Amino acid sequence: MAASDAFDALDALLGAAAPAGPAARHLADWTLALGTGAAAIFAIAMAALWLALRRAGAAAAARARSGERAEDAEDAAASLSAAAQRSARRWIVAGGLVLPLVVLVPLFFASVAGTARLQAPPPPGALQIGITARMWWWEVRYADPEGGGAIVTANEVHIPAGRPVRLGLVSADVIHSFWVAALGGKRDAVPGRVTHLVIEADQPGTWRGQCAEYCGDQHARMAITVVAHEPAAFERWLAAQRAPAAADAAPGSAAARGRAAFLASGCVACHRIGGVGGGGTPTRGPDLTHVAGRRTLGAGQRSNSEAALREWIAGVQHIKPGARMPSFAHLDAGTLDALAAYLWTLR
Ligand code: HEC
Ligand SMILES: [Cu+2]
Repeated sequence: MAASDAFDALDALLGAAAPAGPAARHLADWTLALGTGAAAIFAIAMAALWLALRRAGAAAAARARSGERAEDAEDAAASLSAAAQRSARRWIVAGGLVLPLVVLVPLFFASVAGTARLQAPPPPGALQIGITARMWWWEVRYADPEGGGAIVTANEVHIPAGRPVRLGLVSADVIHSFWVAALGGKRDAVPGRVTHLVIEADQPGTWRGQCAEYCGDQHARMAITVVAHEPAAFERWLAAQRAPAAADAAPGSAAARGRAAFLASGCVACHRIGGVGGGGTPTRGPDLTHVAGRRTLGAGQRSNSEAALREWIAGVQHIKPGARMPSFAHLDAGTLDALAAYLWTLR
């Protein structure tokens, strides 16, 4: 992992301390309250221990001075006055029973209520987004507001700011975990079962997240980005995503050659480009209909550019060893250039 990747990942985790929406704020408040409370209780317990040790030391010194010596701890306890024994019992009941009950019982109910609130289904009409975690990328699906089909993209979740968004998470292979710390909690994506998570951003912005459940070799390279837009800009983004690929390349241009190479090189076995090629909807690889509009490639591995697309196609196994796409290093330079030029037209 390059240093910048490590910093990006760290940045993503630190999002937990810089909440950017109500769900994340709720969690951050709790973290602070629990951390402070635990620190206070720890400090009190240590102070009590210190006092007890000091008193025991003083008592032993007094006994030594008066020439009397206790044979063992039991003798020492037996030699306590009745008043001292009552006091000891009070300390044990207060510190060992009453204090934990007073602290833990309210926490239990608060935690049950808070969890219920975080899990509650959002109001009817709330935006729902389906996310399928795969080794090692994320498929992101929106219901098409017109037509009832699905709008599919990858590794980037676009949401409207100021509105709770309910994610339905599932995995196509092993257990993954969706975590964008600045915007909400963490939820496992499990095969064969849909789990839910509500995220929300107060303001437009971009946040990075990370798969948070070890899922194989490239687990660390399974980043996710959330982009929050002003509501109108979000609607524009969604409308652009439902359009088929912008593919009217002039005959003979690099893009046209790239499109032919895309169809001829086996890419369509795993990738869909809306309006191009076989018509099926392969899901083994990310939907590429608007791939040039994404910020990154390979779940956060490269900033997106024409050069990065070329590098990816020729050397994916170098960038992300074990990824479920072969490197196409055997293609000649002209074909690679053309493929990248074509994909770069797919905004
Ligand atoms: C065997 C299936 C398979 C084939 C064949 C395949 N890919 Fe992929 N491709 C994938 C998978 C899986 C990923 C996601 C890898 C990851 O990020 O872990 C991917 C990712 C990509 C991405 C990055 C997309 C993104 O949003 O991050 C591009 C671009 C891409 N492939 C282009 C191509 C091209 C061009 C071809 C043909 C020359 C091709 N692929 C052939 C499976 C395939
Ligand atoms: Cu994962």
